[in-house]
Amino acid sequence: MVEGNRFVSANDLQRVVEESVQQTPVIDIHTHLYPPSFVGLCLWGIDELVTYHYLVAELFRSSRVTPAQFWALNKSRQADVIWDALFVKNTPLSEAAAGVVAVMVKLGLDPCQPDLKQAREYFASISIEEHLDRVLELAHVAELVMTNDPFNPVERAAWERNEPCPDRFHRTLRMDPVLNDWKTAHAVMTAAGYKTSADLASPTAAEARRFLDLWIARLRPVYLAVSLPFTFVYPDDSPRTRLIREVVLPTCLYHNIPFALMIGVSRQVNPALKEAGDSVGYADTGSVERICVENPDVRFLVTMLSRENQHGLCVAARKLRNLMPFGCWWFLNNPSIVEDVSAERLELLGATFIPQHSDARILDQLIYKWGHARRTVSRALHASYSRLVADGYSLTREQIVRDVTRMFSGNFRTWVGATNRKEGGALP
Ligand code: RAT
Ligand code: ZN
Repeated sequence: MVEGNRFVSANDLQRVVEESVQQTPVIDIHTHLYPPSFVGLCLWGIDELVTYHYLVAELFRSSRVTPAQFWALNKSRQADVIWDALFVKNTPLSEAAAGVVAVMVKLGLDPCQPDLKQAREYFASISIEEHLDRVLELAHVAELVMTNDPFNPVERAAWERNEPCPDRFHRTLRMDPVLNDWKTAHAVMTAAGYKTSADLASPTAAEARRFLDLWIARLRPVYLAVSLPFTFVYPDDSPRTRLIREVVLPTCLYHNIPFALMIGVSRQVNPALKEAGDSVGYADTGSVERICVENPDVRFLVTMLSRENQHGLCVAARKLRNLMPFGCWWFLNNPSIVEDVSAERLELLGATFIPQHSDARILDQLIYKWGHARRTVSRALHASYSRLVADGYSLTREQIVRDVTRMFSGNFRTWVGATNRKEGGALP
């Protein structure tokens, strides 16, 4: 009787799961967002939304405009061209286009207008500070993690100026040039006074570590991160393996900070498309297993870009407690794939993974990326719970809330919780 009220009946299950997923605040563990004080880096508003690089790639499939003609336009004209091609002359069916529609509707704008006049007037009438609060509330994002790149001169200057960074914006140290383009990393380090060399001769490793130490002190990052090509192999006899072994992993251990690997990109398949020109390739999950086995004291966050890598990554995580799979990244962030991948992860890993991150570049995108993710993850969870209940298990609402909380914030807090971060943010 008393128990009768506690347990969720099969009839109520879908509603209870949906409510729990909708109401649970999330930590968005990988975005490209910045606080308003980072002028020029903090992107928001309709022109930014419509010129998102996912939509730039789609434009050329539905318009005769060439990349050269498109890039010659200013941002507003680019947005007009994309709006006309993808939203007026075509139905916004793709996930990226449907996302713009979802954002506009949530903000009270009409996505069926022939132009962007109404939307531009709306964004011109609001301030970024109040908009930030509104978007985080609508998306139910409690805290978010930025991608901070000391190799980007604009971003480096902002940190050197000591721009204020609110607590709910966590930092990461992204170091793609260190592991993918040592020539550039070496040039930046040399310009900053570090004694590195092109051929990694001593004291390069020590000096590169000193460079990372300085940026760790400055950013107090929740993790170190790199995106890697689909050809990534570990270990091998490349400079990348040496730098991982001699610079990055010792730094993670010393500071007790996790290392995030984002594996599977095929950069600049079509350079004419600029940042929209990257693609995907199938990567080696054996390399993920080897780096985790070799470094049991380092906590790895891993996401892989190819759909075909998802099964291998789940199986690897079953074997390796220092491996946390996260997110459905970039080309995987489509409802059909997120549902499938989340279902597979639930079946192989229970609640011991992080289902999604937004990868938002434009503040407003949090609204649709999390709206859609919640809808999809909730379907996968409902399917798992239904099978459990059908087999005779008595499931409570508290258990559902506990599972969702674990996946939306708890797993991440645990992963970064042991770091030496002394101040800043609500993370432990
Ligand atoms: O999803 C994206 O926006 C990509 O362009 C990349 O930024 C990717 O997420 C990355 O972090 O490299
Ligand atoms: Zn990203």
